Amino acid sequence: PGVTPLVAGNWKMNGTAASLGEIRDVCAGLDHKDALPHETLLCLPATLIERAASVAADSVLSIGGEDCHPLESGAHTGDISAEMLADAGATAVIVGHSERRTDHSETNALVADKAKAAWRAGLSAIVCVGETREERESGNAENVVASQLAGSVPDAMNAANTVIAYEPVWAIGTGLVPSGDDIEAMHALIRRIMTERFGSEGEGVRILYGGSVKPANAKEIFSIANVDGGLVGGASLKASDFLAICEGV
Ligand code: G2H
Repeated sequence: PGVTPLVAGNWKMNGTAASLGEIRDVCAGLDHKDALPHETLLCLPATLIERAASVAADSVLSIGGEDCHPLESGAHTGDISAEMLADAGATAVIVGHSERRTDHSETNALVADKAKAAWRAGLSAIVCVGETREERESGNAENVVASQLAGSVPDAMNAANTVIAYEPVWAIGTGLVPSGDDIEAMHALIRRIMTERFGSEGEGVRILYGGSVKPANAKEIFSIANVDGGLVGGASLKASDFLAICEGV
């Protein structure tokens, strides 16, 4: 029993055609193993998705987007819909990453609409939550994460269409990682909230940890209760690092 962990990369605004070699190397590295204990996903800039999906077509690696618009189509210059991501070969999309919440003032309600848009297009939604440094230092981390979950996860969530990613904002790209006890406490809280609201779907939903995951700390983080894999930013850009992190599952 138990859930299949997910190791997901998030390239953010990095990567060009030259980076497709890394994708090729990830596919080769994964496909030499039989029966992997985890699913593997790389979320990429929209410009790379179609080419990456074609490189990964015969491999166990899935390709995802990093954001989507809540609507299917229309007059929204520069935006990309979940349907477009699916059309390009994506099977998942990150919504509500803290960089989007900060850089684009995304609210919980908007993030929930994006999750619904993802489902409508047949994509699974990776819904990100996490507190800032000030929120943690003032003792509000739990309240912040609870209210993000309440507002960003739509009622029709299930364990197949949604993944939760806990990413403390102060740990993102900084090399700082919360203590194992703090990760365990927050993941236990998220599990409790999800189970209270969604029953067995909340029990089965994957809860990823994100924030400065690297080869040196992945195994330890993945061994924490209710940590069902990771969302990996900087260390997903190099195939060798990403594969080493996968080995930690
Ligand atoms: C957190 C994470 C991936 P990094 O944003 O989403 O990035 O691993 O670079 O801290």
